[in-house]
Amino acid sequence: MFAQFIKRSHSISQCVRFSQSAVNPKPKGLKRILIANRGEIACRVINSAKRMGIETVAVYSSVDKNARHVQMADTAFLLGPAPSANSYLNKEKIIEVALNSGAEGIHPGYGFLSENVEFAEMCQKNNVIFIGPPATAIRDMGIKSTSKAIMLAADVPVVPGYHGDNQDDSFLLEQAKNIGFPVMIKAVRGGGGKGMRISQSESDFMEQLESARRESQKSFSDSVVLIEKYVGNPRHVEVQIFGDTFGNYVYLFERDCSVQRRHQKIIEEAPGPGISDEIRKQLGEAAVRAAKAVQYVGAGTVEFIFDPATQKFYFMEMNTRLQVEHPITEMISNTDLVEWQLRVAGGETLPLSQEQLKLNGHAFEARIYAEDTENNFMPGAGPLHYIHTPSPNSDVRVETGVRSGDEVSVHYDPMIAKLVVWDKDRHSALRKLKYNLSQYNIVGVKTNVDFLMRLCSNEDFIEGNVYTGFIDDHKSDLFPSQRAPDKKLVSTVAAGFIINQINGGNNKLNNDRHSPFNLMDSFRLHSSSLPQQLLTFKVENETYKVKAVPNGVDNLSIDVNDEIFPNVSVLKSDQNSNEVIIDNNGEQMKYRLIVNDNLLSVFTLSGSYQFELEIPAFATGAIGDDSSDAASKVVAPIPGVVEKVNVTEGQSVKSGEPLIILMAMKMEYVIKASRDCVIDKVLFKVGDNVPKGAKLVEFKKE
Ligand SMILES: *[C@@H]1O[C@H](CO)[C@@H](O)[C@H](O)[C@H]1NC(C)=O
Ligand SMILES: *[C@@H]1O[C@H](CO)[C@@H](O)[C@H](O)[C@H]1NC(C)=O
Ligand SMILES: *[C@@H]1O[C@H](CO)[C@@H](O)[C@H](O)[C@H]1NC(C)=O
Ligand SMILES: CC(=O)N[C@H]1CO[C@H](CO)[C@@H](O)[C@@H]1O
Ligand SMILES: CC(=O)N[C@H]1CO[C@H](CO)[C@@H](O)[C@@H]1O
Repeated sequence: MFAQFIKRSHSISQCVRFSQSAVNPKPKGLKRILIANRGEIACRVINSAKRMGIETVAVYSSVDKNARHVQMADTAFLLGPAPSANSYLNKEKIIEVALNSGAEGIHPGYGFLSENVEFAEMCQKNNVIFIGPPATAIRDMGIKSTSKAIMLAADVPVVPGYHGDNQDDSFLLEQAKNIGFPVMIKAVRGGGGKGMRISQSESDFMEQLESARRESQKSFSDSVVLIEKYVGNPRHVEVQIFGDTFGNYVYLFERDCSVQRRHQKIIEEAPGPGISDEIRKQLGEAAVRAAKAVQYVGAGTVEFIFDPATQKFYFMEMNTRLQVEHPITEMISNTDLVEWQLRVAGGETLPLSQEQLKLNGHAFEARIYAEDTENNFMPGAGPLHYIHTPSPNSDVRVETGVRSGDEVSVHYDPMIAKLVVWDKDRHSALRKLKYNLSQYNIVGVKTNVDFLMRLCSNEDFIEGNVYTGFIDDHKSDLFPSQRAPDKKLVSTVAAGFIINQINGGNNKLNNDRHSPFNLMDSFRLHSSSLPQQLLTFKVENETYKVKAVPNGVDNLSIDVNDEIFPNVSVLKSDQNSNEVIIDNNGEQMKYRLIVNDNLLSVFTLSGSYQFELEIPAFATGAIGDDSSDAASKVVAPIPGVVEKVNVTEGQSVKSGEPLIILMAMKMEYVIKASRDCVIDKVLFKVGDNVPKGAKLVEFKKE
C-alpha cells in the first residue's frame, strides 16, 4: 500500500529509539504513555490516547493538583512545586515517573521539553520512546546556520543573500543584481532596524548602501553589511509534514499564521488564503525534502516566509514538535495527528499516503489568551470565575485545559483555550468563527476574545490580505477609540441587573460582600413596594447615571443620563444559562449577564462590556483611605512572582531606576521609580507571589 513512498536509503538503525520495533514487522503498539505537559495539549493527547485504548499517565505541579488534565488521565504523579524548572522541565523526575509507572513512551506536547535534545536522548538511554523526532533532527534544526546549510543542500529554497567579507561597492552591487531587487542592505552588527535599508533597484543601490553604512558606523562603530532578498509584507506559511520509521513521508498541506502580536500567533487558518494548488504542491514537496534531509520521524512543521508579490517562498525554520495550531490541519485533512504520532511511535507505518490525503474545506483557529489587548497585549493571570463556551460538534472544537473556577497561573502560558471551526469555504468558516467567539464568555481575567471578533470583522482580513505586519497596519480599526455602549444598551443592562438582584443574584458567582442590594430591604419587583432605583455605572471611560422606576409587573421606565426609555420589560432572566432577554419598547435584546461583586460582565453578539457598579462609599468603608495617593507607592501592574528586589528601605532612588523585577508568564517586568524619592517600605521579597494592584514599594513622604 505504501509502495509509492520513497524508501530511506540509509540504515534504519540511525533511528535508535525505534531499533526494537523498526525491525519488527508486526509492531505491538503502545499500551501506556506519559504526557509530559499540562493544559489543553495534555488534555488533547489524553483524548486521542483514550480513544485508541492507550492508558495515560499525567504529571503535574503542586498548583495543578486538580487540573483538568490530571482528572482526565488514568493516573497522575506529582512532579514538584509550581515553577516549571521544578516540575514540567524536571527531566530526571519525569523519566523516573515514566519508568515507575510503566509508561513505554513520553509525549512531550509542545513547549516545555518538546524540543529538548537532552531529554530526547535521556528517553533513548532509558528505553522509553520519545514520541517525537530523533534527537539528531531536533539538534540539526535547532541551530540556524546548520539548518540553513542542510536546506540548501536538500534544494529547499532559503532567502537568497550575500553574507561574505568582500565589501567592495561594485561587488556588492553585483551580488544584489544576482539576488534580484528589491534587496535589503543590513548592518551585520545591526539590530532594531538600525543600519537597515531597502534598495528597490540598481539606480538607488549606492545611495542606500552608503546610508546603511553611515548609520551602522555611527551606531555600532562598524560598517560591514550583508545583502538579502527583501520580502515586502511577508506571510508566514507553514507546512505540516509527517514521517514514519520506514522512510515514508507526507505533507498535510499548509497553514497561514501571518497575523501575530508580540511575534506570537493568535489566529491561524488552513489552507493558506490565495495559495494555488501549484504553489501548495511546491510548498509541500519542499517541506518533505526538508524533513527527509534530517531523517525526520513523526509530526513536524516546516515554516516558510512567503512573498505574496512573487509567490516565492523561503525556508525559515523547522519546528520539531506538534504545533499549537495542528487542529486546523486535522479539520481540513480529516485526520487525528496525535493518533498518527502514537501509531508511528508504536512502530506502524503512516496511516495514509500522499495520494489518499485530500484537502477539504477551510478551518480557523483562534487562540484565546488571558491578556490585555489595549495594553500592548500584556499577559494576564487570575481566577476564571465563569466560562461559557460554544457547544462543540464536528465543525466546532473547543480545546482547553481549564474549567470555571480554575485559575490562569502566573507560572505558565496564559492561553486559556483554542477555538477551532471548520466550514466548506473560507467565508463560511470565518463567519462561524466570529459567531462562536461571541459565545465564548469569560469572567475573571481580561481576554482577547473581543479583539479576535474585531479581527474577524476586518475587511482586509475577510479578504484574506494577511501578512505579518497586519495588526500594526490596522490599529485604528482593531482598536476603536469609542468602546462605550449606547444608552439603550445601558437601559437594557440596568433592567437585567435589577431583575438579577431581585432573583437572588447569579447562582454561582454572587458573593454579596459589596452588593448594594444588601443595603436595601423589601426589594421585590413583584410586590408593589419596589422603590425607585438609582444606579451609577462606569463603562470604559463613560459614566452613566441610571434611574429606574417601576411601571408594573416586570416593566420599568429607565432614565440613562437624561434619555428616557419608558417601556422596558424583562422577558427572561435565566439563572442557569445567565441569558437575559429584555423587551425595550418592542425590540427584544438578548445578552448574557454575569454579576461578580460590583462588576457586571455583559456579553452580546457584537462584543462584551464590563459595567462597574459604583458602590456608595459608606458600603465599602473606603472613606478616609489615603492610599489613592499614587505618588506615595508603586503597585504591581500584573500578577507575578518577585524575581529580584533592587532597593532597600531608606535608599534614595532616581526617577527611572529599577525597583523590583516581576516574572509573569515567562516574561520579565521591570518596575521603575516614577520620580526621585526615598524608599520607605519594601513589602515583598524574592519568590513572593503578588496579585495585580498589590502595593510593592512605599515612598517616604516629603
Ligand atoms: C480613557 O481615559 C484614559 C485617561 O484619561 C485615556 O488614556 C484613554 O485613552 C481613555 N480610553 C478611552 C477608550 O476613551
Ligand atoms: C409598561 O408600562 C408602561 C407604562 O405603564 C405601559 O405603557 C406599557 O404598555 C407597559 N409595557 C408592558 C409590556 O407591559
Ligand atoms: C410597550 O412595548 C410593548 C411591546 O413589548 C408594546 O406592545 C406596547 O405598545 C408598548 N407600550 C407603549 C406605551 O409604547
Ligand atoms: C454554540 C454556538 O454558538 N455554536 C454556533 C457556532 O456557529 C455556527 C454557525 O454560525 C452555529 O450554527 C452554532 O450554533
Ligand atoms: C541592590 C541592587 O540590585 N542594585 C542594582 C539596581 O539596579 C542598578 C541598575 O540596573 C544596578 O546598578 C544596581 O546594582
